[in-house]
Amino acid sequence: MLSKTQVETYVDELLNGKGYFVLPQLFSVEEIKEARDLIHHYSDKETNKATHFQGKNEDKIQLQRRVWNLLNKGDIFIKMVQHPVLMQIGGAFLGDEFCLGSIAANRLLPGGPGQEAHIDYPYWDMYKTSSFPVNVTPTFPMNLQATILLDDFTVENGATAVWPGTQKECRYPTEEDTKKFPSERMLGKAGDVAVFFGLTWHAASDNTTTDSDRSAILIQYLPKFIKPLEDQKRGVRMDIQKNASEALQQLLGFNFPYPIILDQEEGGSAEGRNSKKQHAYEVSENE
Ligand SMILES: O=C(O)CCC(=O)C(=O)O
Ligand SMILES: [Fe+2]
Repeated sequence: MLSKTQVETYVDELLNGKGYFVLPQLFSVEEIKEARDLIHHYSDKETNKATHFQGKNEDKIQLQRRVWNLLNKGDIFIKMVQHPVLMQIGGAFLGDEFCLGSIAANRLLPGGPGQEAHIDYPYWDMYKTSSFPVNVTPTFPMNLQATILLDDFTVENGATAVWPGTQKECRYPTEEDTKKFPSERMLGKAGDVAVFFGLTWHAASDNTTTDSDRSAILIQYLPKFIKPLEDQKRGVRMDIQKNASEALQQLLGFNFPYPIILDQEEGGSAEGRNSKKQHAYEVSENE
């Protein structure tokens, strides 16, 4: 666990500093092996899944593979998503009822293509500036990313490129910006976790090796009131929802049941300082 001062220092780095940092060795060799084997298993057979920021790489797209909805694909991912250190940083950065937007993997095979420089959900289509609220600013964050390295990340095998400090711009990088992209990368060893504010311009870079397979787990955390990218309620298996720990219940949105049909709810005051009743999150059949 981190001390209060450590958490504050990390939060400051995300908001006002480089926008990212790397936490060394949050996961053991065994945990990483278990996760990596599963990601290879799924991405060997599911080669054509939805992906992003790859508009210019249609010819090589099969060398970049995604595995989505990981909570259903191994208990190790349920453990990873609620790692106490990530929960601490997430709670301080996004509010302590923050939720899980997505947990997926990105695998770059040898020769796999990097991405266009971008920012992450819910900012990820900010090139449509008119679709965002007037005066949108980075003063409070609406995203936190945690990239769990399943392989060592090197310059050669496609470590995530990053432009430090750009979270303060609160805009999607232009093509001109992209040409000036500096060469900083989120480097690290398997088991490390790169934590960043998704407003910081970044991109998976090209895997220029012929033999180094590069995979990572991409976790997206959001404040409780942002609609998650992956539909947790419908997508996560019933037994996982029913047996969820308190932390997982929070991540799945149990503490924030909206939208609901208020017309069908029992009478009484459910929000407000002295309200006793609470709207319940419904775990409803989804299989
Ligand atoms: O895999 C990576 O290095 C980064 C992926 C990423 O930024 C994304 O998919 O949004
Ligand atoms: Fe991204």
